[in-house]
Amino acid sequence: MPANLTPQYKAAEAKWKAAHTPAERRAALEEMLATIPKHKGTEKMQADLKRRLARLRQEEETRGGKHGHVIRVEPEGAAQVVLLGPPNCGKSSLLAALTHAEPAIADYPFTTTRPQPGMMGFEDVHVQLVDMPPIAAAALEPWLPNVVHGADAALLLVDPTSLELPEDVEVVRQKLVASHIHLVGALPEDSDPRETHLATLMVVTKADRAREDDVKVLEELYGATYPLLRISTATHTGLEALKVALWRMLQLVRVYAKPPGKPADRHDPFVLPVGSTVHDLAERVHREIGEKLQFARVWGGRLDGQRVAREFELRDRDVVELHA
Ligand SMILES: Nc1nc2c(ncn2[C@@H]2O[C@H](COP(=O)(O)OP(=O)(O)OP(=O)(O)O)[C@@H](O)[C@H]2O)c(=O)[nH]1
Ligand SMILES: [Mg+2]
Repeated sequence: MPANLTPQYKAAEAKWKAAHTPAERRAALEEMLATIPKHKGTEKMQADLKRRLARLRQEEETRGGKHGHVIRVEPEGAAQVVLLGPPNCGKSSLLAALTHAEPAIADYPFTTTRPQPGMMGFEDVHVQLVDMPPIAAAALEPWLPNVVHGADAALLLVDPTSLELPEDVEVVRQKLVASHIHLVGALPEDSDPRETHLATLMVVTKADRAREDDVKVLEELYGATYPLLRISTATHTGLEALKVALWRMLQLVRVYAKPPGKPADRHDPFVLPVGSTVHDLAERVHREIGEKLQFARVWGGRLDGQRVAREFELRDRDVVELHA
């Protein structure tokens, strides 16, 4: 009996052949299984697809689990920010306070064993926060540096009530340096491309029960290196200020694209690095618009719809009408 394969199935098969990653292969296989005509002539093929899919899923599980070297966190939203720190310092509590995620929180160390993402709303954008297992002298998950390398910025959490201060913080910093990751207050102008520098805020947790003297010690030790913020997830102190400081640190601008003659979509900004131009925005909207862009009109700051050139540098909250 002929299989009579449909164009949809053939397209899915082409995707499978072109797939580079296990995730792409899996998505293509799932699509093949969904689109294959279900009749006697394709029974063998269906069974074969199911077997291949099961094998891929199993592979993904073991790689993510036992050996753990290829754990990845798909970035989402305007930026990805990792939560780092010694055991029990309050990382998961902060994730729970700022996002809808529901991580395990407990008053003993090493509660978190896997990266857990959550989306933090800030005004009209979302920033992805990724809770991490703790870093300690005897503990650094082998996959952790890899996830940190991929992040846009970091929060270094410090518990001022910890009896191991400041050694526990130093261990975190040093272990990361050994993995070529430098947590810095401000990014260097130029640096060795083999090293990752991450813009970092130091977050001093548990403000509701911290002794003033212990916080002072932290300020003396780290105040010149990092912007320091004090928070409490128990009383919600400092959380709004933390969001604002984090957004500033990310060095991003939100711009609202507007088709000529129509109002701007004020809900869904494009997010671009500080320094991006009108041309960069056009490229982001569509490659063709980038190529054909003649000029733009900008509303924001002192501008009220004036014409600007392609090289005009965008500022946070500009409204831009692109003329291609
Ligand atoms: N009083 C007070 N306790 C807090 C605060 N934040 C966290 N805690 C407590 O500190 C303990 C550890 O919190 P977690 O959020 O699990 O800490 P963690 O850094 O994720 O811990 P690990 O995953 O083990 O590294 C829990 O008992 C929390 O309830 C805070 O702001 N105030
Ligand atoms: Mg935790």
